[in-house]
Amino acid sequence: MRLSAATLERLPADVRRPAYDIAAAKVGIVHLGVGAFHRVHQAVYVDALMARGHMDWAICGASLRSPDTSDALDPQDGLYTLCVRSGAGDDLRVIGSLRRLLVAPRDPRALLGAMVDPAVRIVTLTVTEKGYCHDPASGELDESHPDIVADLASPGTPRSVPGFLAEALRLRREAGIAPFTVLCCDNLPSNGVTVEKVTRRFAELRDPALGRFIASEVAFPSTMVDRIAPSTTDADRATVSARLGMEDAWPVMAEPFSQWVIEDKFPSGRPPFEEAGAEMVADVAPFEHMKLRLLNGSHSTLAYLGYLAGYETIADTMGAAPFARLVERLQDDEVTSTVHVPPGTDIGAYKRALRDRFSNPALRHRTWQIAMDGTQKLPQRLLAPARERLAAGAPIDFIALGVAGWMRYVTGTDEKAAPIDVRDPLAARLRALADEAGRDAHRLADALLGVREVFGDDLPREERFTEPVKRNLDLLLREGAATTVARAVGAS
Ligand code: CS2
Repeated sequence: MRLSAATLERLPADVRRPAYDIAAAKVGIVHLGVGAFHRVHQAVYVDALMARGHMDWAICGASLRSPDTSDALDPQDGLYTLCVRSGAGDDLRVIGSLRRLLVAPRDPRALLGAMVDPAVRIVTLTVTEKGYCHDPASGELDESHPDIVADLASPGTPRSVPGFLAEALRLRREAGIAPFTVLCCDNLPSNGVTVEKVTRRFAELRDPALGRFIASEVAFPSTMVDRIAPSTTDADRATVSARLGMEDAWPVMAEPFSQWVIEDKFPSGRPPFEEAGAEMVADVAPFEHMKLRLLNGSHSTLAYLGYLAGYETIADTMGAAPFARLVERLQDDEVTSTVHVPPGTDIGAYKRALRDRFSNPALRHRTWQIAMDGTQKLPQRLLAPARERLAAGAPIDFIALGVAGWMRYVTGTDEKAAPIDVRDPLAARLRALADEAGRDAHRLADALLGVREVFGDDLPREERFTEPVKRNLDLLLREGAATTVARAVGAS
């Protein structure tokens, strides 16, 4: 038996199910990038809205790459289980807000058709950092990106995010349909502004008038999105299916915590997101800095150093006292000074909650998963706060240790000489640089600091940055991550 509209009634009593008639839902949002993060976060807020009677905002979810999610959820009528994990056990809830699934590469015109539907007033995105085809250091469109080159050559059948947004907005304009609002839900700095920049630039390259139209008529609110979602394993599938008494081909795993802060700028209308617990604000920046720098910056630091020290998960890494102490020192001594605390937030409580979230043993969030795509993540997570500290004349030893951890990790060989499966759009280039530099900390650091897309032109020339990075990298190479971290926090 498989989870579907027809089998919903047979779920056990302790599994919550959609409190509304899914057949009565109407699509009002198209979402690009229908992966785990979307399904534990936005889709859950929309599910809650639908339970409150707001039935016009159901989601049409599209994958821009792999058909896997669609293939798993189509036979389930878009239904899937959210499994919330904590020390109290697993809490299961079936989510019904995903009413239609599309696979862009299979049929790009079908996705454009959905985006042009006048009933659709918002297009949301979670396509990971690398999905925006931008230069991570500057935030500008990477005009030499192969997908951008392809989309400029055949704009009617796009494959990139800027390509889809620009073409759909052009089609709406041509048909006299008001534009949709674009809501980026990825961990990018000023995410609305960044997506606006790449979309507008792409449109300009196609047709300056389209660029002007997007600049003046389309809203790109920024958001801060937060919920930790480890990728689903086969064991998770089996556990959830056993509890359901029927198969769910792709449940999603999450922590109990969830936060969504949204800039309230929706000229074409929006659902009452606040009824589902989202915070609507005028300025997202303080929330975004707090989250990207304290949560994600610590996450990346723990991921590289924890992986190197042999820890499989973030909770395992936090279980080692020097690593837990490192997170505290990184946050308290360095990063907090670069965060403008949002009004009404108790920053001490926020940081304590973060450390508890990282320590959630039920979650099994793999260090390897977070280590992915470092070139896309480091600039906003660690390098932006480093620049601000340096400008204020303040030290950055703990941030430098995180950056050195990344450098050690992308050599592609761990501390036991076993290969590391480094996933990154620049993985091949990083590996070649590391191989050529060898295991000399100065040469290796200089080679990687030359990756301008990550470090820009300024940091490689800033000795107060390069010196602590090289010093930490040297220790990591000679003594390993566990010893280096213990020394850094004064525990050895
Ligand atoms: C993580 C994030 O994988 C990563 O890089 O740092 O996905 C993190 O779990 C989320 O941003 C939490 O909201």
